[in-house]
Amino acid sequence: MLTLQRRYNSKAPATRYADSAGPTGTTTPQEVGLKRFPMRALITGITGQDGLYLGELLLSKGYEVFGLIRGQSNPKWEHVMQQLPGVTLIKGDITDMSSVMRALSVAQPDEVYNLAAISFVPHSWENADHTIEVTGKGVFNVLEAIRIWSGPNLDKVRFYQASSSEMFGKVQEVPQRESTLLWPRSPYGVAKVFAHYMTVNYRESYGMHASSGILFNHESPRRGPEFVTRKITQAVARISLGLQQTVSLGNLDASRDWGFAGDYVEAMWLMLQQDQADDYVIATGETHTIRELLEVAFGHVGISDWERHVTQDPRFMRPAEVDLLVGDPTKARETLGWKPKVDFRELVQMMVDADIEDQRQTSR
Ligand code: F7E
Repeated sequence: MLTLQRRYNSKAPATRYADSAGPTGTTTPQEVGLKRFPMRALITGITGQDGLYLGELLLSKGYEVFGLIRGQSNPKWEHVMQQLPGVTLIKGDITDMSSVMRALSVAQPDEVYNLAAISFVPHSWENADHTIEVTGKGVFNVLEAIRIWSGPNLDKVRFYQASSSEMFGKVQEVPQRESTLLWPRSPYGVAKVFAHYMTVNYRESYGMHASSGILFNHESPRRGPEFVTRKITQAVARISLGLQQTVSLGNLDASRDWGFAGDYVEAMWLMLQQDQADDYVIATGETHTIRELLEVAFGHVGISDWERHVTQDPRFMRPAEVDLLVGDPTKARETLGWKPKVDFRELVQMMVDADIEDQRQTSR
């Protein structure tokens, strides 16, 4: 019987071998007469921060990378092609199962990373139905499309679901780990819980290699300016250049476990290289308030009295808040060998520096 075997070397192009010899340890494809392919990955949500970092990572590992991209004349198309030369974009939408099936036929992926979602939490109160459709049911569409497309060989495709620390919501335990009871506090969180359990269900019901990364907040210079980290670092850059005076924020006492998105996509990839699919908390294990974030960001440009530049606006408060998020990444460290490389201070400073450079270029 034909068995599929995976071998990886993070420096060499990733390869997948089809052979009839069973586990072959260190034997090469030539030795056992194997057919060798570059690995192929399909990423949904490729236009977002994580999609771009993951695309870069997989291309650097020799993958053939395909991205699912929504809409007619999507303005992000050009941006993705510039950032990820060599990627193949396929039009489609996870809310449309037939387009996902078509994407699978075109990409013929070994791995599917589902990063597509409505990801801005406040938006999910204003557009709950749409959030449920995309962030929740969209994941079912991808799982079911993979199941149908794979036929009897469910080992053909490995699946990654981008689960979120927002699922912990009103936290039932500190720090939060894989076994912590989920108690979401927003339509976004509820939709992510549905998607998370659907992923677990496909693993348990069909034996699909489906893993879920419960990622805590992860940021970078590529983060959208609506999220609090980037909103602050962009404002700090502009204030330091004399382009604006103040920034308006919501709850300054909220606490988050913030890591660097570039580190977190490495964890996604590692999950799909394990023999067994599973769920993993991906976090730094440290939590910081928005006030601390302000202190580090303003401090980096030499402003110590940041309160002068910050106002509070009820428009940025949420109907229900997630107060204290801090993850326990022990399982990811012990099983995947993953740990974050960029700490909180380095992350904030990297983002402020990138925003200063960006503001200088746009104001030229
Ligand atoms: O808010 C507080 C706000 O919008 C962080 C997404 O990637 O991570 C992200 O969700 C905190 C909240 O991210 C403002 O109340 C104060 O407590 O940056 P955020 P998020 O909601 O934590 C999780 C893991 C995801 O899965 C999501 O997709 O900051 N906050 N003042 C503010 N937040 C914003 N956006 N704007 C403010 O003015």
